[in-house]
Amino acid sequence: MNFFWRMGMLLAGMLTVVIVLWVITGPSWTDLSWVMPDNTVSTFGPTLDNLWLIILWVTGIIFVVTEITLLVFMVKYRHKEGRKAEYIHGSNNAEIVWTTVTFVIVMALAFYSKGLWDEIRDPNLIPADAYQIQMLASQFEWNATYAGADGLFDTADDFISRNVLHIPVDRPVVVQLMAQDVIHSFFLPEFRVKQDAVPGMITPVWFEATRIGEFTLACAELCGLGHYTMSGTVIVHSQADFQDWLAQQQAAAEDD
Ligand SMILES: [Cu+2]
Repeated sequence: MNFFWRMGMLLAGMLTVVIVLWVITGPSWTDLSWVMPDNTVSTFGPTLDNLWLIILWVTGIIFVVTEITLLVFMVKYRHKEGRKAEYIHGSNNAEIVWTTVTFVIVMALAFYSKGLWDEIRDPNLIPADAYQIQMLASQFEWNATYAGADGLFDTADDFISRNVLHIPVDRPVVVQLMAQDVIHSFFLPEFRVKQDAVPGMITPVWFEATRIGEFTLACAELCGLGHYTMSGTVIVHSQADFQDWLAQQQAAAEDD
């Protein structure tokens, strides 16, 4: 047995061990919660996860097939005494096939995801009854402004919650994202929400929480030396608790 076959068998053996261990001990083949936490708490989270998994499977299968082909060809066309390299033009048929297949896959994914993209990102489709919050990102904190009792921003009863975003459950929320200094990225991993906050722009981002609890708020853009400290919490309240919290903060703001 020559070197290539020994290497090939070694690789195949290692791969077999990995697969056997994975199947016995690890998650099942369809459960990918080890790559993406299976704890989404927004209304569009599960649909988005599903789309992500479909894309992962499509690209994953293509990746494996491509790598296996590469390895097979490396072995098959390796150096052999007396065999000379041959210069070929290539294959028009192969070019046409892989261009067409790629085009069809990409277009299918685009049309499949169009509705979801619109639902999440189209400013015209933001639910009209959504609760409004202004979020100013700055080095290195998140300042959420609430409108206060009058429901209007830029009035005396506005109040700020720093690094803690309070929202009600089962009600759409629109966060009007702004940045004071550099580009930050508003990232709520459990909600599957990530949106850049750009200086000079107001970017609306909406979502609806489906579960009460405390979740992560992070900055997903390397925004300076203190970037790693730019994290906070999202607290999802029941609707009644949220009203209580608002009333408390308003009372405190009026005392100031
Ligand atoms: Cu930041």
